[in-house]
Amino acid sequence: MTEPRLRFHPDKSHRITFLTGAGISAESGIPTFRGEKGLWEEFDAEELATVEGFERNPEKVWAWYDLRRTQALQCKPNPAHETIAVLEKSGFDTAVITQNIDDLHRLAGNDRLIELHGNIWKVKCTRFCGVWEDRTAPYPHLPPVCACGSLLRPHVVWFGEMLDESILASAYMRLGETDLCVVVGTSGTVQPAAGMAGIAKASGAYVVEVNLEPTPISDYADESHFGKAGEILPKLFGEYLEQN
Ligand code: BJW
Repeated sequence: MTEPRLRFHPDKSHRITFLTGAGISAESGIPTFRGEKGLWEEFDAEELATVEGFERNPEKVWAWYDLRRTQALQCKPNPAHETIAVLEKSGFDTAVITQNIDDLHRLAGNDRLIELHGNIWKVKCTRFCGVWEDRTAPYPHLPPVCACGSLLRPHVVWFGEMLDESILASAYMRLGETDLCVVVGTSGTVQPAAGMAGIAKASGAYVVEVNLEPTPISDYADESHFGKAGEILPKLFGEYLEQN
């Protein structure tokens, strides 16, 4: 089998944008949503990832997020996250637009990060007192309650909810000016994220996909590399990384 190689040769004048999904964290031990052993095989998205499900049974939704917070505490960035972080540290103009809430890009060291679907460590008041970070897991009593007396909820985006407007605006601005768009580990099924590689392509970016298998993005990607992100990304970008 031939080694994966990039046909686009980035230099430091290029803007590189990584669009990442659950597959980039699979090798860190975080389950994906779809496919074999995906979360939606075992858990009901209607019950656990919608406002209506939360309103019906906040204890159940919180128990699921608490379990995932506890699991996430054990997980570390893998070579795919690390490659992207070292590229940023090496002086490349990179940005990461992620659908993941697991915080692993930040832990790897990426500063230029756009989190489309929120962050598992952030909670917000259901009456909009505010959003804050909370790295404790699990909560002693579920569901946790805000100082104002209302329920707290995870600061994540559920089905049927709008994404934060300013976050979306930053993502679209970056996509419109990017030269190289690398799409890693997303099934490309959930909007609006699923359309973002297409927006970059329409704005002139060269699109590279890394996934275990073909997705709708493969139809228009300039190159697709099929295999594990933790193995492929270090090979694609290894020659550009400066060792500190
Ligand atoms: C590897 C690998 C390895 C594995 N290496 N690769 C009809 C009714 C109602 C709504 C809609 C509708 N039609 C469309 C909508 C809108 C909806 C949507 O898109 N639904 C589709 C499913 C049809 N979108 C929304 O509701 C969004 N809001 C919105 O659009 O607002 C406007 C609107 C409102 C109402 C109606 C219409 C419009 C919000 C979406 C929020 C998504 N939230 C979740 C949960 C976040 C919180 C949490 O984590 O708990 O986000 S769902 C879940 O899916 C999560 C993910 O971020 C997201 C995407 O998943 P991702 O990352 O692609 O993962 P997978 O598992 O799908 O794929 C993994 C991939 O990795 C696979 O391809 C593997 O092959 C690969 N892989 N291991 C490389 N080692």
